[in-house]
Amino acid sequence: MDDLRDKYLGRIAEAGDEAALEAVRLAAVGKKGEVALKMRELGKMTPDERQQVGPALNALKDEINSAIAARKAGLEDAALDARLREEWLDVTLPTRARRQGTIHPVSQVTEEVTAIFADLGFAVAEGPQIETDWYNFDALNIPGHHPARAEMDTFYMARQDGDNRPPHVLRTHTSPVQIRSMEATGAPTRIICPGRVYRADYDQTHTPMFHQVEGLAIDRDISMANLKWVLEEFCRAFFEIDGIELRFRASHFPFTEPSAEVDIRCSWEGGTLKLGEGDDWLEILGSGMVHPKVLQAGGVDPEVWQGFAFGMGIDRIAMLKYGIPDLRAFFDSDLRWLRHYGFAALQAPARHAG
Ligand code: 2NL
Repeated sequence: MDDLRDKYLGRIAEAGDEAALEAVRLAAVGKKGEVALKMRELGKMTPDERQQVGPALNALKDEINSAIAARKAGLEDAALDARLREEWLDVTLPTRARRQGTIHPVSQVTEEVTAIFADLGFAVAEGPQIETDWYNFDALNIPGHHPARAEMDTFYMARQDGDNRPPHVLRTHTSPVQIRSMEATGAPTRIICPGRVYRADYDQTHTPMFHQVEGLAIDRDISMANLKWVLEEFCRAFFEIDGIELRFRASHFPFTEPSAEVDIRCSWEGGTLKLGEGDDWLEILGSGMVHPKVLQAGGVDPEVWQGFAFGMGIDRIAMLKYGIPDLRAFFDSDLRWLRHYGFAALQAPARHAG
């Protein structure tokens, strides 16, 4: 009995971790452990012997169990001490300089444009970037042979084998949103549609994805005069120039008739662009009276309603307003560029008094 006690108390003291301790426990007081084996021998003993040995074996079992519990607590304390020595933090170290993200010029300008047109009574409408060719082309009076529909300008979605329906396209302008809006709410209406558009084009001044905002106003007795006033109000507020001067130049779009491209007076003195003065003109947007066929496609009766519409590139007017030279840098995600041209979060869009 004493040998057994010495052997197991010694092994318990030597156990270096919980797994070793558990192995000692099984060997000593487990179901098939040495103490259990000794207990089985009790049956063969005389009642007198049993009276002596039984309680002694139970006492030994209790002694070993408490030694194991004590050793276990000791191992846990040591593990915690080791962790506390490892995992420390010097709270007196200086903090890292705060890196604050910036608002991308496209987001900033979209906010500015939205705020100005909101003051003029226009709501914002959004729609899908993957469109049917009906919403992107047919509804806008763009016929099948029109160059805008040519394979090289439009991204066509892949079709499943055997699907002979016309393929979906990545929208090439936000006009489909206006068709959907006409269908949904009819006339009268005043909306702008900002968003991403896609064309298969990549060079100094074109990226395959860019941003456009289009506007649509439909009512009884809407005319080119209303279009002119709204666009002048917008340009004055957006570019923050009182003496802004616009030139409406006759043009052609399939979805408007008549159509006009709008130029803004500017100068290029010393290689820097100045808006609102000088003898040059810079094209900033396209516009016109909505073609009767387009009203019809949107479920609006052209005998009762007229409308004007316009479209401009958000990236382009952002470059003009904030003097950003390279379009392609807009989509490079270069952190130095973003810190330089980005805007502080929560910085209110610049607004023009009046
Ligand atoms: C441009 C020219 C334009 C429109 C877009 C439009 C939309 C509907 C009906 C009629 Cl639903 N027109 N949009 C009209 C004229 C010009 O965009 O140069 N954009 C960058």
